[in-house]
Amino acid sequence: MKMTKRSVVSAFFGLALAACGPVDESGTEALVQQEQELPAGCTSVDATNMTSHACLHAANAGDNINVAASATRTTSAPGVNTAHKHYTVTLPAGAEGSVTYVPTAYSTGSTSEPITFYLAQSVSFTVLTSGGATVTPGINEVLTASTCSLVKAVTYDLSVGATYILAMGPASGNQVGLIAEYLNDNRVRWYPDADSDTHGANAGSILTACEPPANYVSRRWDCNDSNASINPDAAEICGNGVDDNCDGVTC
Ligand SMILES: [Ca+2]
Ligand SMILES: [Ca+2]
Ligand SMILES: [Ca+2]
Repeated sequence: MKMTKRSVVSAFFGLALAACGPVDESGTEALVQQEQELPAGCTSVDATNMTSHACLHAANAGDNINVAASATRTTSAPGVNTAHKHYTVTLPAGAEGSVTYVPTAYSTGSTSEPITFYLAQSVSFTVLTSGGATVTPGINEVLTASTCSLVKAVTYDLSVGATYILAMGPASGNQVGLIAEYLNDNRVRWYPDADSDTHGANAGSILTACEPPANYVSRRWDCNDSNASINPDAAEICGNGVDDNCDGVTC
């Protein structure tokens, strides 16, 4: 069987757990980070972690950069490339405006990056290649649960080093707040919780900036994920021969 990059990572991860018992997987981080594409099945960026991070930039005046958009869709439009910044983009009055964006590699050798553009107004937003072709977003979502000024998040897999044209507007007040965030800067590890005791199993975790699948939780160390009475918060019951609290010993 041909081993894909993902299966190699999974095999490595499983082997480490089998050989050593519960371990911190940080040693596999470098391997996992080679996975740059938008995760399969991702339909929403993670509101709790990724969008809240973007909200911090939106609310921090020190993160703001003002930029005047071009009136035409051109690769000579001003860039909005600095990470972790909120750009206040001023558009031509009553019309669309354009800026440019060039993705950089999050990890050495990556050729594409999943990137979310957050917008503070629900305006028309189009990403185009330098040749003028429209790029289809992987996810286009309205942020109903957002607690900040950001109302829209549009996610693309973009080629590292390529110049993209971001066309937006027209907008009320002729200004749009814009933040670009790399998904790979905002990933969180989630663990499967089959018995719903709110503790996940160590094996089978996923690292993503997307909303986790159902029945995944952010904490682990459930030593029996098919019995909700057994987890790190449970009281140890002496004499039952069971490690109730997952500390590796019975009493
Ligand atoms: Ca569990
Ligand atoms: Ca359990
Ligand atoms: Ca115990």
